[in-house]
Order: sequence, then structure tokens, then C-alpha cells
Amino acid sequence: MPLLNILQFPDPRLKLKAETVTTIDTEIMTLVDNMFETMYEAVGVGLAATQVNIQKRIITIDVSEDRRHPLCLINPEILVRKGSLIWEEGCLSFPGVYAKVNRASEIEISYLDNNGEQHLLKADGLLCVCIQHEIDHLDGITFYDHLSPLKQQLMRKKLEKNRRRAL
Ligand code: GNR
Ligand code: NI
Repeated sequence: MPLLNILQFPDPRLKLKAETVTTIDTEIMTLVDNMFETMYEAVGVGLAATQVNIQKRIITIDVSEDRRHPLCLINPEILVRKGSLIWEEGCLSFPGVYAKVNRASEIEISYLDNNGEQHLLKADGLLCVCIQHEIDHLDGITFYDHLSPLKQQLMRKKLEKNRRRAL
């Protein structure tokens, strides 16, 4: 199965807003499979379709230790947000850099799974942070957008430095 290319900051396509999925057909099911393969290969805990240049509201997640608990969220909606926490986040579109971001500490969401069945889910901890990070991607927002201008500048410099080293 082909691995999908993950867009890297500052690719302007990371700012596009994803559209609601209307029918879960074989094309969507194949995309979900390919997103899981891409996410596991890249060793990420989540991946949003926006990051692989597909503007559809689809997220793959696996926050388990054994990496054998895939979770696919289609058209996710946050219904309830409670509390706040600060978590050190990373992002596959920003390799090698990390930053503390403020998020809700508990959420309740609705979503469709890859069979089109509707679910409600309560989340806290890493899962809660990851879902908020991924839904942001679907709205064209990255963790960079949550940072102060100073921290944004620091992150851009670190990314440049990492890229020079990778050449
Ligand atoms: O792999 C990832 N780790 C992570 C760690 C803390 C908070 C969020 C994340 S998501 C990230 C993968 C990614 O970029 N998803 O969009
Ligand atoms: Ni990300």
C-alpha cells in the first residue's frame, strides 16, 4: 500500500479547511487504511487528512502503548469541553520540534467510524489532547498557531536548523 506524503510547515495547504464526509465509500475506506499505514510508519499518535493533502474531515489515532488500537474519527464534533491543561505537543508536519499548548483537559465528541456508525466518546489525557490537535488540522490550524509570536519565531529557527542538518 502506498505511503502518503505528509505536508511540512509552512506548506500553505496546511491552512485549508476540510469538508464534511457525506458518504463512506471504498475510496474513503482506502484513504483511512493508507492514513493508518502512514501514521504508524511515521510513528505518530494521530494524523489528519489535511496533513496528507486531502481536505476531508477524517482523522486516524492510536495513543496505545502497543500501537494496536486504531481509532478512526470521521466528521468529529466536540460537544463538551471541560477544564484546561498544558501538554508538550509534537506534530508530524513540524519534525523535531515540540511546544507546550493549552487545551481543554476533558472533551466529549461525536464522530462516525469507518463503517459510518455514529459514536459518542469521552476523552482525557493524551487522547483528549490528540483529538483537539487533529480537529485543529481539519480547520487549517496547527499547534504553531497557538504559540506567542516569540515562540513561533523560535520554532521557525529550530526547524530551519534541523533542515540544514538533515541536508
Ligand atoms: O505524533 C504526534 N504526537 C503528539 C503529541 C502530543 C500532542 C499531539 C500529538 S499529535 C502528533 C501527530 C500529528 O502531527 N498529528 O497531527
Ligand atoms: Ni499534527
